[in-house]
Amino acid sequence: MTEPTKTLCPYCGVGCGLEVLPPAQPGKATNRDQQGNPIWQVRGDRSHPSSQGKICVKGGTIAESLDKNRLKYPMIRESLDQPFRRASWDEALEKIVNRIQELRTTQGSDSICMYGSGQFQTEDYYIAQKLLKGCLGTNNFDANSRLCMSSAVAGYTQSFGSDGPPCCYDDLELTDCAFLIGTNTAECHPIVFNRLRVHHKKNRKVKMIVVDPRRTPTAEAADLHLAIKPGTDIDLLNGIAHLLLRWGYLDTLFIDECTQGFSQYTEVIQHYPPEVVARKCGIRIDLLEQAARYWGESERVLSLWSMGVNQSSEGTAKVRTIINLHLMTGNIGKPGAGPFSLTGQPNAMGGREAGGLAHILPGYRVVKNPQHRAEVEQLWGLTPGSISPNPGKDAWSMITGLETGTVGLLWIAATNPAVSMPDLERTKQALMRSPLTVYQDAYYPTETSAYAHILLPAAQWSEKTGTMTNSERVVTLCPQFREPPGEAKADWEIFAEVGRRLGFTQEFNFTNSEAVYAEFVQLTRDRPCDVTGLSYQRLQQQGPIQWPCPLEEEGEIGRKGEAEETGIFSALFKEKKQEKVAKRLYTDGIFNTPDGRAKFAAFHSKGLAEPPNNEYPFVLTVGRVYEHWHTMTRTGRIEKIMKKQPQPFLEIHPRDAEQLAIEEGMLIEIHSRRGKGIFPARITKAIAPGTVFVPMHWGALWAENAEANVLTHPEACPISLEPELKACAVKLIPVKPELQQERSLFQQKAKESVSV
Ligand SMILES: Nc1nc2c(c(=O)[nH]1)N[C@H]1C(S)=C(S)[C@@H](COP(=O)(O)OP(=O)(O)OC[C@H]3O[C@@H](n4cnc5c(=O)[nH]c(N)nc54)[C@H](O)[C@@H]3O)O[C@H]1N2
Ligand SMILES: Nc1nc2c(c(=O)[nH]1)N[C@H]1C(S)=C(S)[C@@H](COP(=O)(O)OP(=O)(O)OC[C@H]3O[C@@H](n4cnc5c(=O)[nH]c(N)nc54)[C@H](O)[C@@H]3O)O[C@H]1N2
Ligand code: SF4
Ligand SMILES: [Mo]
Repeated sequence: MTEPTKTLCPYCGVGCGLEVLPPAQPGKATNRDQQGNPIWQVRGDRSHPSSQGKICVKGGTIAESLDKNRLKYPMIRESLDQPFRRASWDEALEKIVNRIQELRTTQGSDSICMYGSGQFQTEDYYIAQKLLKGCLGTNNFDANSRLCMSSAVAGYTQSFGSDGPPCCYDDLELTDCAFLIGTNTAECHPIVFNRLRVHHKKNRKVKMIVVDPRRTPTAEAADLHLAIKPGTDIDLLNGIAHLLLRWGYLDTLFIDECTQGFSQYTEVIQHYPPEVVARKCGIRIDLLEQAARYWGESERVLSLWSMGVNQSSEGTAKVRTIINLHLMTGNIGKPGAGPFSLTGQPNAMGGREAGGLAHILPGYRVVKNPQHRAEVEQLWGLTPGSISPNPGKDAWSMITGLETGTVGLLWIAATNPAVSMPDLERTKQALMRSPLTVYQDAYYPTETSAYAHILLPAAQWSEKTGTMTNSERVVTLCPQFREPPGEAKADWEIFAEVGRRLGFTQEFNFTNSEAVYAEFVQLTRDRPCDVTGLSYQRLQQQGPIQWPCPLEEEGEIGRKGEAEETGIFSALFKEKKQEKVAKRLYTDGIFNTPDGRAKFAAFHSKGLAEPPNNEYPFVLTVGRVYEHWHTMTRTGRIEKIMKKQPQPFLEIHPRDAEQLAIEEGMLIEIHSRRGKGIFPARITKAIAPGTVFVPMHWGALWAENAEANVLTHPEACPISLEPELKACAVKLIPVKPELQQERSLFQQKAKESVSV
């Protein structure tokens, strides 16, 4: 019997362990997809600490997508209206290198941009940082995490002095109260939800609160669902704080010893009495009070959040306002408690460690800090001053940079911006103007390939070896177990080859990804995300390991037993002893700020960037369904998944539907100030009146006129620069009866046009 390969699921940030077996098993028929390709067998890895053998439908079916519609060779065309022709790697890379050299001497390095992804492995991220930020001297590397986790990054950094989710999944089974806000955990982080749900069901005293304008499957499971109006989270959170203060549910010892800024904060929350908050949020006062009571009476409160919080023009303020509740009640650094952002993508966490956003550097360092720059320059063997002190272009600034002509080369890898960016018509117009776009992806076509001059075939998960870090800071080695198709190469190899061709032979002198990782870990020494104790060898031998994992404690580190953590929090922080290696961060009550204290943030609510009005009376929110992954490059090619979720839809409350004479299944035009789409109506009480929902998944290749982001706007949080992808103002117009039939044929045709 063949030994299974142990690896990590390449979809969501839960990071479930997988075991993969070859398609052919002795004595059994070989599994094949519709095209006859043999399918590898996938099952949960029981030894993986994060998932304990569980997986969801996406992980379970991943192998079926691996061979379909792959991009196998480099392709080139001179202009976007020409067809692609196959090219050699040599030709494609020379074109890129020549363009980079030309831009360095004409427009300068800051006209070179790379837009990457939380679906990179850490090695891919790291080499991209070294190439752009180190060798080329531009910080213009940003990732789709800008659309995803950047508000969480900014919130942690401002409140605690550094990034890093402080909790771990064991907290799901140790909490007295789970506070889920802006997260549809049941559909988007199913195995996290599964662990929480089992604990919740087993223990009647354990409470679950869900804050979401929609009654999602997550909300269905809750003791208390607060269906707030979109964009009123800060009102709600300040309102809960107001009641906690009024009722005296404070951890004054923690506030005095471990925090700063509490008094300014109390001044702000004074303005959030329950009557005002309940009205603004559109919820009942007694439900608000119930939420505050659950918070106050629980020993251990664990907050979980994702895009309903982060994707907001006040995203950082929302994150910090959640953290405030934890600080005022001392709910951090102890088992079962803490603010816990659920990471979206499989390795967005590794990206943060490797410095994969335009304002950061490897090892949780920031571009603006001269000492941080000097440290990285030294480790990279660069002359002082090589790294620019200016944060690079964030994702949206790359789009506006194309409009203004300041971007001379846009290199996109492992993301599909022609579906996922806000204000999509504007995004596409900007992409049309790009002097040179390189697009490095595993599949062809995707919506973005239509805007590329050069296509580079990427080896994906299973075809390259690398590491990924999940939401709870657990690092898993993902070994290669299949050959890449055609001439596809690992992302890091492509970046390194370009680096060498630019003359940085020494800097990119890596023979394999293990060597890349070994260099990367050196940049984390004595940083909050210290992983100097990790190596491929150790990850192979010991399996997944959580950080921090510094070198000196080799042998006894990694995931520690519960026994070491049972010390009561106050006893721990009295000693003020730095417990460096723990499952949780901040168990000693010392934060990464200069004075070691966590910072309260006093934020008033601002509401939505584009509130509804008479002309556009509905708030549109955009999110995910359980079965599909993002822009469907993989899940759109899996039969079982397409059967379950064949087409996009618009969720609307029966009251609103009645007013507009909308019936189930009827095609509805949705208009925003920027564009329109056509979706079949799904009438459901699961959505609040006044709000409508469409899924983000269907791009131009998969359905006709059902691109959610044609409607959204790019207004972003001024701190994290994360766009408000979760809300815009829209109006609804039912398609004329005589056109209903014609339109539905359209949608069917679009779906069929993508061969699987
Ligand atoms: N099945 C599946 N799972 C995934 C993914 C996928 O594509 N498919 N993608 C992964 C990625 S990258 C990410 S980022 C995560 C996203 O995971 P989630 O954030 O859980 O998913 P979303 O559906 O984007 O949005 C979550 C919820 O936010 C709510 N919401 C909207 N506006 C507001 C608001 O103003 N306040 C509050 N409190 N809530 C609001 C929406 O109603 C929605 O139910 O999922 C990951 N997991
Ligand atoms: N309105 C609205 N818009 C949103 C969101 C929302 O909630 N609402 N969510 C936002 C969020 S949180 C996210 S994370 C983004 C996601 O949006 P995208 O990043 O655009 O979506 P994906 O479909 O995951 O794109 C990943 C691409 O990488 C390719 N790929 C996979 N593996 C590899 C690899 O190893 N190497 C290379 N080079 N390519 C690979 C896949 O084929 C695919 O084309 O969407 C954002 N957009
Ligand atoms: S929960 Fe996330 S990581 Fe786990 S199997 Fe599903 S998609 Fe993969
Ligand atoms: Mo995401």
